Amino acid sequence: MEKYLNLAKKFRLEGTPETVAPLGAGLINDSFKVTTKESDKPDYLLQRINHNIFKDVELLQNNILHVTNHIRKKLQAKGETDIERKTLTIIPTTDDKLFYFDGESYWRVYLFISGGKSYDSITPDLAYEAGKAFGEFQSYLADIPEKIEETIPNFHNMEFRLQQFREAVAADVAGRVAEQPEIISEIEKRAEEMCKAERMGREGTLPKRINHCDTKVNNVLFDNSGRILCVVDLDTVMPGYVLSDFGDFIRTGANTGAEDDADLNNVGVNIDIFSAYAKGYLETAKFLLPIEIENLPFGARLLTYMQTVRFFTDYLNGDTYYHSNFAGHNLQRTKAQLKLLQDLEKNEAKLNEIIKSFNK
Ligand code: GN1
Ligand code: MG
Repeated sequence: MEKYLNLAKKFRLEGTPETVAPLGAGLINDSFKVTTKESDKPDYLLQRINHNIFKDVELLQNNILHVTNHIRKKLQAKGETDIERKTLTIIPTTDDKLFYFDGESYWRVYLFISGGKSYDSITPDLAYEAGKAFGEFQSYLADIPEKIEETIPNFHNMEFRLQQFREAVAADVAGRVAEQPEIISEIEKRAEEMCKAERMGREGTLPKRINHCDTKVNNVLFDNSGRILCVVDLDTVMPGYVLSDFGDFIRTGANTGAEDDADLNNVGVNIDIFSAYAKGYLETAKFLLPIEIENLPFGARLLTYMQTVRFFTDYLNGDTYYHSNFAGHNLQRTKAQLKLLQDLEKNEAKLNEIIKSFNK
């Protein structure tokens, strides 16, 4: 704890940091809540940035600064109050940097958002609110003047993810390929279709916009009355197809089971959540082109497929990317994602109908 308190003191904090406790369920960064002694001073979120994944921390932090400053301006223009809880606030170091390097790890601090709750499983009412929040988030960023760079190159590029998967199969470093012929064939048989967004991008029919690129259900904070407080986890805000942001929420928020459910019978698409989220999203994302709206159900399949490929690739590589809680965790995650994908496919006609019904 002493170590973390000393790290916190490298930043421009108000008040005296007193305790530090681990926080959250992220698969990439490590987060800690720093509580200050004085009750009238804010608390803080201290994070170790996963530098293996975010190679350019300077670029990462600059992106987040631009994004949060831009959103703050939009909130002010709308006459919002309580802005410190509605967007993240980066706390600089005592020498005015956006992160601190201790010789080994990179650290950053945000204001802690008090009273925010995140959920791994939600109701249709919360999904509707989340849909509106992510639609608004994309609308706010539509006119950001600064250039927002890719913090992870090719992050949601399906062609690139398939290439990594095929390289992992060829290298077979962990000797796991021979045991999994079905999963490999399930991935390969959808590969062509799943690269549709990249093809449309090249043809110029599908635009890139500034996306969140990690719209997991637990990346929105709700207040006690079920209203959206804040969209968090801004590490991957970057240009992409809106299908990604829509799809990743459905993948996580509209799954009747867990992302890594051991019992595949639990896993499937919750149509009410899909519908509520789509309704909220379409109400606020007024900039969407017909081709983007039409492809939203494809986005749900795409991101579920992409996550299947990414978890499985990590499994084949010997579990080096995602935090794993037990041996075989990435394989279990892969199977659960594949099951969800199959259920999304079964319900394709229904999901298309729902989107059409909101788009009259
Ligand atoms: C990671 O950090 P977290 O848990 O919000 C990952 C996402 C994956 C997700 C799978 C930078 O997100 O892309 O979809 O795990 N983030 C990164 O749960 O790779
Ligand atoms: Mg997260």
